[in-house]
Amino acid sequence: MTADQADTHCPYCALQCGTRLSRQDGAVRVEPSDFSVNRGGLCHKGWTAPALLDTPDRLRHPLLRGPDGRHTPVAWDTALDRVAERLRRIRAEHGPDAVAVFGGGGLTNEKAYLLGKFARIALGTSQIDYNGRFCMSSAAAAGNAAFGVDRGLPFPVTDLADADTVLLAGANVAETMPPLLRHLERASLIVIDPRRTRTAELAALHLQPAPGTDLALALGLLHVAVTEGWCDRSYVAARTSGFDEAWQRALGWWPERVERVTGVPAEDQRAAVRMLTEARRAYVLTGRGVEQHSKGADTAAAFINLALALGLPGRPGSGYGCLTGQGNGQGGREHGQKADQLPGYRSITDPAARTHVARVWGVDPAELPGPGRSAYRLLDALGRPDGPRALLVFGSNPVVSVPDAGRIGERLAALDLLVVADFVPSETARLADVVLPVSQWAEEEGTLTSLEGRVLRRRRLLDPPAGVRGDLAVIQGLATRLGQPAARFPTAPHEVFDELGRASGGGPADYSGISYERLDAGEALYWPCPARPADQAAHPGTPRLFLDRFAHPDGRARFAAVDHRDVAEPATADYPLTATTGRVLAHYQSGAQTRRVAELLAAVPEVYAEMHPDTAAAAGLADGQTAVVRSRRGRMRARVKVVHTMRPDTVFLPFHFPGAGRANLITNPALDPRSEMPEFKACAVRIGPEDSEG
Ligand SMILES: Nc1nc2c(c(=O)[nH]1)N[C@H]1C(S)=C(S)[C@@H](COP(=O)(O)OP(=O)(O)OC[C@H]3O[C@@H](n4cnc5c(=O)[nH]c(N)nc54)[C@H](O)[C@@H]3O)O[C@H]1N2
Ligand SMILES: Nc1nc2c(c(=O)[nH]1)N[C@H]1C(S)=C(S)[C@@H](COP(=O)(O)OP(=O)(O)OC[C@H]3O[C@@H](n4cnc5c(=O)[nH]c(N)nc54)[C@H](O)[C@@H]3O)O[C@H]1N2
Ligand code: SF4
Ligand SMILES: [Mo]
Repeated sequence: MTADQADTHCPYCALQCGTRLSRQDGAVRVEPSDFSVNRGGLCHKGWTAPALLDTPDRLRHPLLRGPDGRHTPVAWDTALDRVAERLRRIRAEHGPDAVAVFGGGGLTNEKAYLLGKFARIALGTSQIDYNGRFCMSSAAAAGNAAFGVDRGLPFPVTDLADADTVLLAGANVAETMPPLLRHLERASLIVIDPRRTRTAELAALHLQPAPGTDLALALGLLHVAVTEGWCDRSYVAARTSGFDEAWQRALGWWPERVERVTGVPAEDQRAAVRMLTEARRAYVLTGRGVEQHSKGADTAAAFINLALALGLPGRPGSGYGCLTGQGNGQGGREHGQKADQLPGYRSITDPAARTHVARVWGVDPAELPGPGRSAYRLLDALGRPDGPRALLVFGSNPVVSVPDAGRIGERLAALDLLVVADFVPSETARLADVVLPVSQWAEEEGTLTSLEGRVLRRRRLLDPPAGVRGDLAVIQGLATRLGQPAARFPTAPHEVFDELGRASGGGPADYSGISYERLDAGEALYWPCPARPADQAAHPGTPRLFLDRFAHPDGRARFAAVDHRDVAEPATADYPLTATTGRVLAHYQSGAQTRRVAELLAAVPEVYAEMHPDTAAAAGLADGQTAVVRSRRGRMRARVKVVHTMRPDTVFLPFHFPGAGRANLITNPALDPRSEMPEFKACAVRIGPEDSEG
């Protein structure tokens, strides 16, 4: 069944701008809907999203790789039978952990939930993780430790509109979430970014540290707050613990020392803290720039320490938040596709959580596997003697997006079986033994949880093309072939959601009081939203967390005793520059989707390397020329873009491009010990013209 019109949300980022889709003369039209978050705005990607629905190379049939290495179309039964038979054989020979699953933060809650359940009970494997490990994991680790729960923004996005000062640490929202700027018009912005980004240009104060030095900077800001007497002592006493230990570490980071390490003038550090202190309403927000480091969790914690010292979290009109990235980056990390988690943001090692979820699933808790490997470790183990021999990918394009992509490409090639479910032939799908074509956003129903923790409905306008199935149906088709009852893997999204609600009930991310009916009636529901007995009014959801207490048993937030350390790979004589990576407005992630939208490809057709004119000149490079960027792991090619505001020690590469233009051919997979986040944002490189030596 299809409709003439559907109120839904953009298929891309976590802002989840509200859109109204309609059909006009056979074409799908998109316009912003009346939705609080985007207030009539969309970015270039949102406006052009319908083009993806009928992209010329859309996958329309399952594909099987033949002995000649080529993909040929086959019937669904043939494809699913083949996958199930190979999985059974691999499992029989090597055990259940020889089969691995890799998910994505773009999957709906229903898909993420069913994928986790499928891995744990149909495959019986512990080996499941997802691309959110590369995205949110550092801030999640820090948020859980500080507040006892991890919800990216513990307040509605619209609260930002009343702020006097907002500190954006490593977030380029003017390119990554443009409509968010509508809520930042009133605020004075402080932006921390090694580049003078479009966001930095809007700022009252731009701090431009060397990549990977934010932890020192955050400690310095705390130092200023305390020594200038701007610390909110009564808040710290009443609502937090651990200040003394955290302060012991910050004590040694006086502004002049921080200036030497970061390059941020001491005066600017003081000005930043003064702006936050003098504001009546202030927010500290972090993005991937400070989080995607081998010390990303400690860095996020250091910014939380600053916010706590200033008394912001849980104060109405103020707070700390992390800007979640993918469409369902928030919900995707709550419902069980993460190696260490069960639905409801429960821990897979917690006996009570295992008992609860096993009961909902109708299995013995002892059957549930334990925690598996985190994303990079999982991908790096593929095809090795003790690692998985088969991998199923739903909603990610690791060939482009994982660090040290050359190495991971070899691991993917070493597998006995690679299965990819996607709607376009992504770089990863092209390597697959079996490709399963799935439906897209405007062709399906479901829910996503946006960066503010609000559960939103994705609604269907169109039927998927003939030959294409939904992810839920694909999961069911595999589960039944592996001997599971079909009823255990429902394909109707609302049925899956109701089960997800029960599985999450009583957990930190409790969805049990949320239903499609309530969402469709227009209620704005933020988790936690527990179910209540029928004779009581329904729970209204929780737009604002922490107003009375934090989620730790004693109700207090915890300072973290963290100290600065250097990047995993500092610049040397051989590799004298630091490369950092990130995003541009026109492209999304691995680019699998946006490189297929003609308008977006025209806006930014190829990869480039931003560098200071002196940096280019010293390497014998001119604007527009092709540079080779080399690190200890590999090399990539990019067109030189001379940018006068760049730090001379830094090169910036967008990571949205394939082949020899992949920024991830050079990135460093050094992992954060707490979150297992790789160091996407800093590695040592040298640059030169195309024909230069090795
Ligand atoms: N256009 C577009 N929008 C997107 C996405 C996309 O791919 N394209 N992806 C979505 C997703 S999944 C995510 S996670 C978000 C990410 O959103 P952001 O976090 O805003 O994105 P990035 O560009 O990765 O990083 C932000 C900034 O960090 C800076 N940076 C690099 N190294 C450092 C450092 O060491 N310290 C500091 N302080 N800053 C540093 C970069 O220069 C960059 O400007 O965007 C979401 N929105
Ligand atoms: N160098 C560097 N690398 C990075 C980053 C960085 O800043 N620098 N950022 C990291 C971050 S934050 C992220 S989030 C990752 C993202 O990197 P990826 O995980 O590669 O993300 P996408 O490009 O969104 O890949 C999603 C794929 O799934 C498909 N897809 C979309 N929706 C669905 C669905 O519902 N079902 C199925 N089956 N498929 C679907 C899309 O067509 C696409 O091929 O990249 C990380 N990699
Ligand atoms: S900001 Fe994000 S959700 Fe909004 S239109 Fe752009 S990509 Fe879509
Ligand atoms: Mo992300």
